[in-house]
Amino acid sequence: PQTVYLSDYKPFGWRVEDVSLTFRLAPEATRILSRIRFAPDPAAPAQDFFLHGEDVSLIRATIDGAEVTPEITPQGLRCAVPEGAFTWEAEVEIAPASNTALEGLYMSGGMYCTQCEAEGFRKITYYPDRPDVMATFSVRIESDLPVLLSNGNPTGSGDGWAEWHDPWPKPAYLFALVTGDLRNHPDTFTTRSGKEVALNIWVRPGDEGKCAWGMEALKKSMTWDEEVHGREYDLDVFNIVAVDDFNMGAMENKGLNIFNSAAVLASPETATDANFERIESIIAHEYFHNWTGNRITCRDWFQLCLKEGLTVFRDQQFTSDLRSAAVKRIEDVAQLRARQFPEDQGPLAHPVRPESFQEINNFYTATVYEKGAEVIGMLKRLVGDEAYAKALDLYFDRHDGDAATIEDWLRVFEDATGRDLSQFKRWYSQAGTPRLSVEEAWDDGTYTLTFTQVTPPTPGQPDKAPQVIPIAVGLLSPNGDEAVPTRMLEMTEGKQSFAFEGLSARPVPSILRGFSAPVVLERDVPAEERAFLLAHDADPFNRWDSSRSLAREALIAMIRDGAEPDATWIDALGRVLRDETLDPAFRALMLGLPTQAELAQVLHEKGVTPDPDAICNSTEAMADAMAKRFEPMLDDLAAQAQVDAPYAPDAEQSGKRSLGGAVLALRTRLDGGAAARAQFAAADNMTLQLSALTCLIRAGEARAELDAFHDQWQGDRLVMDKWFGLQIAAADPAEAPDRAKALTQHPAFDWKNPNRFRAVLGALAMNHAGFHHKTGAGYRLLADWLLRLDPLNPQTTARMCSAFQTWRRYDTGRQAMMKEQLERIAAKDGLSRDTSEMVGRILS
Ligand code: B3K
Ligand code: ZN
Repeated sequence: PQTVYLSDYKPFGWRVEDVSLTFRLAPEATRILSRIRFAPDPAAPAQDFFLHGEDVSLIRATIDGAEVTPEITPQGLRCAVPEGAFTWEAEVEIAPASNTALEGLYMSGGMYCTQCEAEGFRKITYYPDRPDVMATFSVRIESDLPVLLSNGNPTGSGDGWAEWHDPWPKPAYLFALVTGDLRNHPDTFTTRSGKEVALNIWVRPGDEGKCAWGMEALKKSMTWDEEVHGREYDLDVFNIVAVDDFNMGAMENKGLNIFNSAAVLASPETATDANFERIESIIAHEYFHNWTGNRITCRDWFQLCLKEGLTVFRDQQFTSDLRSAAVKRIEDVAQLRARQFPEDQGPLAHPVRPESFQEINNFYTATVYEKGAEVIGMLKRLVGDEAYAKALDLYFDRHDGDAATIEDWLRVFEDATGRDLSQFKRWYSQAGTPRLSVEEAWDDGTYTLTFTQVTPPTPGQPDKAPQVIPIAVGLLSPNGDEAVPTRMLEMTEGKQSFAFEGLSARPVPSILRGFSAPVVLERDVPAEERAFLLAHDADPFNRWDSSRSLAREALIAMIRDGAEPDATWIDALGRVLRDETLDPAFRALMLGLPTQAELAQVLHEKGVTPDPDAICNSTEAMADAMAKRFEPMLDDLAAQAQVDAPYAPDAEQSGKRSLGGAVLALRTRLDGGAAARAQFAAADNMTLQLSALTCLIRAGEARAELDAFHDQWQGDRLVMDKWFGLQIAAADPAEAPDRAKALTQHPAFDWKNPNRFRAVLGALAMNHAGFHHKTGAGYRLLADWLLRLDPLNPQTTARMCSAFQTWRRYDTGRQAMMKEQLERIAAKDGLSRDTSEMVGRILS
């Protein structure tokens, strides 16, 4: 397969002035007529005229009305063209019903839909399928199905046809078309300049009752972008469609967002609080792309973080504004450590802006998205809120309608603030998680912190230069008061000192407040000092993180040295839990132990080979010890977690329910499941039903409830995904591979549906000790299924290969077994480009 390099970027050579497309839809033989007006780009060097096209049959093509015979290759076509502007017309045929890759135009449950990002439009027709070619599109759809949708505004419709026009120039990856027998949930929104916009959520018959929450989230997002960034919506209609077969969460097509049904449909009975929160943030994310992504897009796919990092950062801010900023920050950092750190410290490490790829779909990663968002957060911390707002205004003004680059983005900040960001730019080009170590000195009223940063080598990058690291530090007096409020230290050197003068007593530092940079803080803090911070730190993130570090260290001592659970930490935690002034959601987070995968990651960072069984056993022993120690206060906590109002998935109620869930998990360790069984029987919402079921599965007491749940929900695809996933993710690790295998034989295991496939095989990978079962059964089962899925759906297959990315850190036996499976996949004839790149990188 061919490798594409950032340094090879060349413009296309022509401008596309206007595109008009006619779709004659038929499952096995859809005809697409295109009429495209090309004009030479005076700024680009002369070159051959090449249009992308894959798996499309060309029926005929003309230039300015005269028939032409282009040279066709598997990637596209080449053709002699006139010197000036010309009109290209082509008719092609494709077979959406046989498109199992879910990229391009495909069918899902009787409806037609598209997914074009990153390079799917070339599976629809011949076109310069690259983000820097932007054009206005007119679309005519001919089909017997009742609902016919495309981008932009509707311009006409009749029996069996509809026409749409999108006045905003866009790259082909934002093209979308949906047709089907759909029902809508309509609403309207009036923008602050008084324009009325029709809003619709389109779903399959039967799902109408699950749209209200998504619609509320959409209106909140529209308001937020107006209030915070002054950005209004720019079409007469905004459509969202829910689709069952989808490779990821959702897609921001201009005016026609397409969502995985799991990322938009929700009702209290069928979705958990966490589902509601996730839906709210995905709706916001896709809506925010209308400005950051669509109005301003990327010049090429190496710039993906330009739209993704920024849009994730915007959706995170939206959620913090709507809910609790402290809780949101803790959740995001926990995610970053769980998903991005392993990537950044293993064979798949790549810069936030990668410099080469074989298959771009493999780079929609935690690094591009989540670390990309962290980089923007750092920029905001460094320049300050006001300058950030000013820079964003300049970005929107200067680049509206552009296909931009990271250089453009940084220049906006330089121009708005007068700062030189050349060193900061290393965050975009250097892969790997910097490690920050700290020394402290106290001398007669002056307290000095000396930091050292080191970024370990990553593939292709043996040596790293120092990065700019914003380090938020506050100092506490011995009585727990804030002696020096948060100060943003700006580290630019490999080793650098910062002094705080005029202190009356040696302070206790609270470092990296709010997780001010995506680094690993390496500091041997005495347990008493962490406990002090756990009790007094004014920064909620660091307060949580002190507890987390204590838990981690206690667990590591148990795993490595067979130590007993640390009673001092448990007692300190108990004092926090009893504090009724603290948000229940925050207390629930405090009660959560680090995941087993996180413990494996931390052991690896410390140079220790993680033993999955020891990690699992120690975690269980710690949870048992917590349950015993906290038993006397469980009733009180449960009472504080009680919700006495009709169900609402807001921050307050969800916080209480998550505290209730954490309490129930402890209680189940003491009562054999009695309380969980009662909660399961009485539950009138999915959050309570599922938290009870989880406890029972963990206790090995869930047979009857699993059957009851199955019978109750077998008609609901999304709830059934939970049924499949939970009994594997929460299974006793010794049984997890067998459980997963048995479920792959269940009649409802529709493995071609990505949600169902992930529910089973993804859940196995999430059961850390189960996946790493010492027989290798987990590895074999996953590899068997990846091999089976690859010919049908390379994108989902390749993504799930990352379950193996940490293979080198385990013991030699497990390493050999994982390597064997990776090599078995790599050796498969006809392996997709997606999977072959992933497996190749993981093995390298
Ligand atoms: N931009 C899409 C992701 C497309 C993934 C293509 N493999 C969704 C999003 O980030 O909003
Ligand atoms: Zn996005």
